[in-house]
Amino acid sequence: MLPAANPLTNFSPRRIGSKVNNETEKKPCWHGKTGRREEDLPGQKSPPSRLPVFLCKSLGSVFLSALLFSCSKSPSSAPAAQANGDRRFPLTGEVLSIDTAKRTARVRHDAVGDFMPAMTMDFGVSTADADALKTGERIRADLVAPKDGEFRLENIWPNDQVSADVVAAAARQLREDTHNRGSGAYREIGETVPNFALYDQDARVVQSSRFHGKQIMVNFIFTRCPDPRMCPTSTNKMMQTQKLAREAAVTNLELVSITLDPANDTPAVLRQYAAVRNIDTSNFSFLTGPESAIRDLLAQFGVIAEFKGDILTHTLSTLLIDENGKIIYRADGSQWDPKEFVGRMHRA
Ligand SMILES: [Cu+2]
Repeated sequence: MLPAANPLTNFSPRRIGSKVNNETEKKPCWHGKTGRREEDLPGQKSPPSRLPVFLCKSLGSVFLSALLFSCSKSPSSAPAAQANGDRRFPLTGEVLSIDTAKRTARVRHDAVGDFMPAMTMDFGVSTADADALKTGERIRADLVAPKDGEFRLENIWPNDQVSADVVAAAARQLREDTHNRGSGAYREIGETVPNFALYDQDARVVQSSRFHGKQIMVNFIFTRCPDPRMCPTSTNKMMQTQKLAREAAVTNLELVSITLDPANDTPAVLRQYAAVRNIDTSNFSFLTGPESAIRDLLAQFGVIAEFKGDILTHTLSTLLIDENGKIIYRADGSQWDPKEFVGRMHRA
């Protein structure tokens, strides 16, 4: 039986000192790896171990070197922050107001362990968070208390109870499903996609049931990907596909990019990623959520994202799913053609 792991317990595993700010795009792909990663996956073949099967099925090993990509740059200065004496505490509370110019948020927060009683105070936040936070919103975050300097909030997630319950329940179901499928977790063309519930770039819960009756194009990216040939190219092609599909009178298309890096890619970070690219999010969502749910989706969609130390290596896959939730086409690697996908879409 599956241990009753709470998927939310490893939901905010950012490395101490890592930051979300305007410069995230330029940063190397430093990933705050969580030590819980392996223990969250009892009995599951993790995506990396699926590599041989996946490649035989879909690719052929000749493409391996072209497909796998390592962020080979050295880690950022993230760990130094810990040495600087920054302390970090989990915080929950309600946003009372936001000052976008000053990049602060006034939060009525619950008691923070022994560190601070419940009170209302202002915290520094990233530009992305200042733009995304909403008055009245319940949040959870990391309270970062530097030795000297302002307290700030990082890694901010929505914390509305109803939404959190939906996301957690779906993550548990996905965990169980992936576990039960074992080495057959990978879903082939012709199979239906699993159910999921994640947060979109506006911190709204998106359940897979929302897509029933829609054609969906899905890929996986992460916002800190430093290689322009990889995630940034993928995103550009998704945008091209969105435009071409519209021109071709495909009326029921939804595009979905799921993060490979939920430890960094909060809803606000994804929102900023879409905003700086002027992405029309009316039918293009960027999704994130509990790390276990992301990993299970990666396993089921046959995408590899492996952390070797602090280096993220990942593959690229783009899938087309029909109105009945069936995978009808997939392209592996970065060489796919938006026209090819649009050609396979059903017209109104
Ligand atoms: Cu990438």
